[in-house]
Amino acid sequence: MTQAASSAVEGVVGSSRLTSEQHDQLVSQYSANNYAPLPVVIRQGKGAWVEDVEGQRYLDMLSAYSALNFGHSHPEILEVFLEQAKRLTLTSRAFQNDQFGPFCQEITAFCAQDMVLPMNTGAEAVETAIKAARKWGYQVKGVEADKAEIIVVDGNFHGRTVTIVSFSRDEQFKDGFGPLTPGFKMIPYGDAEALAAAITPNTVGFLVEPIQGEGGVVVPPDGYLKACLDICHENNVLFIADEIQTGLGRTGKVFACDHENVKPDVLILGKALGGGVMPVSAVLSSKEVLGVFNPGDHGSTFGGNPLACAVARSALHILRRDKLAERAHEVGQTFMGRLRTIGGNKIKDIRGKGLLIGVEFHKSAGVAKTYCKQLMNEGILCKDTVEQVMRFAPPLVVEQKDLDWAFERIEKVLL
Ligand code: PXG
Repeated sequence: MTQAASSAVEGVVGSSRLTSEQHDQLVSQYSANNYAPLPVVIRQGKGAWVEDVEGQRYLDMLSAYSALNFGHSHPEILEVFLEQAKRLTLTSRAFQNDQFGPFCQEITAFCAQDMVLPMNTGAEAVETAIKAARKWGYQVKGVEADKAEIIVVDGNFHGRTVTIVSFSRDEQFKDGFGPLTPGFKMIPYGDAEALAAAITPNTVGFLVEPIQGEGGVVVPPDGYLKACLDICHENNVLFIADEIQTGLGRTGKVFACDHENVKPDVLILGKALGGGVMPVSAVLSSKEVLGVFNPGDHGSTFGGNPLACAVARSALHILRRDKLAERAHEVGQTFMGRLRTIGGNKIKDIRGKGLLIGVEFHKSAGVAKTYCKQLMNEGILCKDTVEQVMRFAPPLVVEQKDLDWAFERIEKVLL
């Protein structure tokens, strides 16, 4: 590299000389105000730990909402990423690339599904699943044109596109963004009988998170997923699992549906599939369902790009080889058990599976965000979901000694 080029690189990724306050000022002035982050400006990360621009270290107990299941800068994923980046990053799907075929083969085998359709973000994959279910409904099930219905559940979170917010219960998600997309029917979460009652001859799919993440780490009753799968199959309705947040080891199984031995008809993945370095999402299903797409029906410039495929292949390989789901189960069980020993009168409920853990506070204890700020001051980063619920979801590679360290601080703040 020439000296000019290397100093240009240094100018972008070199050590920042701005303070947290200065960064905050830039963001306030130039960024749309669509987030309310905790006041910490992170400049580097390794494993489960990050460091801010002042050099203060924190344990990351959010993991970018489960996108960082492998931790920050996983050495092998990073090596694959850098090596592939040097060879080829993007072709578009106008041409084939030498990562795409192997990616399709490996991810379909991993998920025990026939076919995959790759996208980038979670919301795009959810949109893809909705399109697939509708077209399957018209072409295979024989639903009358434009009459397809998809059943969703109360408290869902599937992303932020206009169609997806159209079936959210949260009024803020919809307010000001109409006209909204029709064709969705909402039922309570955790109630399989409500599903049976809601199905009509026009129902093509049932879209559900096996554990609701943004809804407040809500675990449905045992047997719910299996009962819903059976109801779907009795009625020729697709069971569509959004495992964007719960999938790839987070809940102590490779997929949260595995807790009930449920194989969804349509599986949606995102977040951790990108190994913490790329946005990579995917929809997996049978030939009967994904076979409805013809050239031109659907696509994405970046979907299936060679860099994303290489990273995802490496992420899946590491998840299996290092038994990260089993690890999440073991470490998560111990950690949740310890959280349950915290006395005092602030905590109303502790729930979750594996390393997806929600702590719900009594109304009298105030909102969860207050405690997130206090934990930040103790060197622990986490975030509230709904007002009264805080989530602990560290990378699956987190060390036991780090969780022990965190527990001492959490107990102090939450007692
Ligand atoms: N499904 C589930 C279950 C999710 O948790 C999405 C879909 C959408 O994924 P994308 O990649 O489009 O964000 C999610 C995302 C946020 C935010 O910043 C998103 C999520 C969790 C917390 C915050 O909008 N989950």
